Amino acid sequence: MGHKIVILGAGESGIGAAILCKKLGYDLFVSDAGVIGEKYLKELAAYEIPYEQGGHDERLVLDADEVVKSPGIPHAHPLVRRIQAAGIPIISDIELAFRHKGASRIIAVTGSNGKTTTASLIYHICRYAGLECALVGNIGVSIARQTALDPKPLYVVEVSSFQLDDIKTFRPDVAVLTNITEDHLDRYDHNFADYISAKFRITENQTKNDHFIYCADDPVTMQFKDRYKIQSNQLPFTMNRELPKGAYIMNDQMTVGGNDPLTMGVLDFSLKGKHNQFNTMAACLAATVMDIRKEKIRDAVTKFESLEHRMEKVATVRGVEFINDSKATNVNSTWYALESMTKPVVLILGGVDKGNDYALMEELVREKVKAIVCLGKDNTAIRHAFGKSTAFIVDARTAAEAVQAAFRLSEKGDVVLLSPACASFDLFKNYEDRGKQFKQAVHEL
Ligand code: UMA
Ligand code: ADP
Repeated sequence: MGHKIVILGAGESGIGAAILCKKLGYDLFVSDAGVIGEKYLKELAAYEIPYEQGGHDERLVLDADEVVKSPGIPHAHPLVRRIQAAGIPIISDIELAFRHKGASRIIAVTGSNGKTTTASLIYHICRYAGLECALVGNIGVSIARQTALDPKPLYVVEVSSFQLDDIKTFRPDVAVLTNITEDHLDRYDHNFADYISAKFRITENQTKNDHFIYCADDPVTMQFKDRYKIQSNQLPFTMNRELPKGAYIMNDQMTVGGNDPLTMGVLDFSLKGKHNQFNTMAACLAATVMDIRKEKIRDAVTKFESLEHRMEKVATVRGVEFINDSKATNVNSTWYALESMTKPVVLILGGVDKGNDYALMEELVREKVKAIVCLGKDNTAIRHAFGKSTAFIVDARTAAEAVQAAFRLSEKGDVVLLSPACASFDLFKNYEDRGKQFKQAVHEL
């Protein structure tokens, strides 16, 4: 083909992109600055893909006609700057996959919080209705890998802002923007407006035949939406008013779609909490765009099982309920977790703070939290924020210590909630590790 592609990064997205490029017959080279994982090395060998690891050979990289950059590599990286300066186009794996997906449709989900839940629920409803589809993207399986190895007529794609940064033609048939709050600002020169623009790029190439689903109650989305020339059909969802099209929840009743709408009581949603009511509205809207029958949607929404590490019920021990919300790595998600609590809470909080403004949670903590267990190396900010409003604040250094302390501080009828509002890297490998250790400690009580 004569089209030279260099793929930067040999993780999930890089290897997925490499397999697709190989199948397309491109002249291909994979370059990784670190140590490539065993699994990915095997795939490189199996597909006879040339690669390097332990450093990027600049000469080879700058010889490319196009570079596929892994989302974890920042634009501020000196090599990325040089590629840009040399005028070599840089794309992300979702752009590459989009170009080669054929007639398949795409439902893409982005947002600061709720991406995985909403994408998973959409996928669940689609499958329940008998549609052949795959759940891919930021959730863990590269969309390029899926299109290369097991193409489907429909992809439900969780999309991060990092992936949207390097699209050119990527055009989802249905775009979902759950909400926008401050996150990942280190990648956007601490410029919130740039992060917001990255999120809205999900609509950039949409046409009037496509759909854009968004939260009309999200102040940032609403403040910025009209700055972008969105061509697609806009389908808002809200809890504040009735809408002629889109979805709304009023008096615990959800209504989706204008003519002959789908209606359903929120008590029948399998996912609990206000944030999940937003996610459920978004997912139902996407499902109606796919022309899935109302009865099927309703049934599927009732039967969806909650995801691991997201408001996951672990066990009830001597009347104390334990909930694992380890995926809550920012204040906004912990806010929603607390908001959904109906019993007194012992809150396990802490870890690596990405510049949290705890004042946003103060009222809810005062109202619902009887004790805080800090699970982090440096708990100063939490102690400072809640020292006055909470009767008990204790420190823990392991999940087991935290669970035992929380159990001691609780009584029958309480909830112990792990919803840390922080990343986990100080004491754990990742949020999954934190959640798993938490669950194990609960089972050992
Ligand atoms: N690397 C280089 N050069 C560098 C830096 C890194 O070669 O300068 C190499 C590393 O050595 C490593 C590879 O790049 O081998 C890793 O690339 P990556 O960090 O982009 O990770 P992938 O394994 O390709 O996974 C990516 C997403 N990761 C990130 O965006 C950080 C995964 O989302 C996604 O599931 C996957 O693509 C498939 O689409 C993870 C994530 O943390 C879950 N996402 C962030 C989030 O949700 O907050 C955005
Ligand atoms: P993401 O994939 O965007 O990180 P998840 O669905 O994995 O989102 O949820 C991450 C955390 O955010 C969980 O702790 C969850 O309770 C919370 N959350 C989920 N949906 C929302 C929402 N719509 N608004 C705010 N927080 C949410």
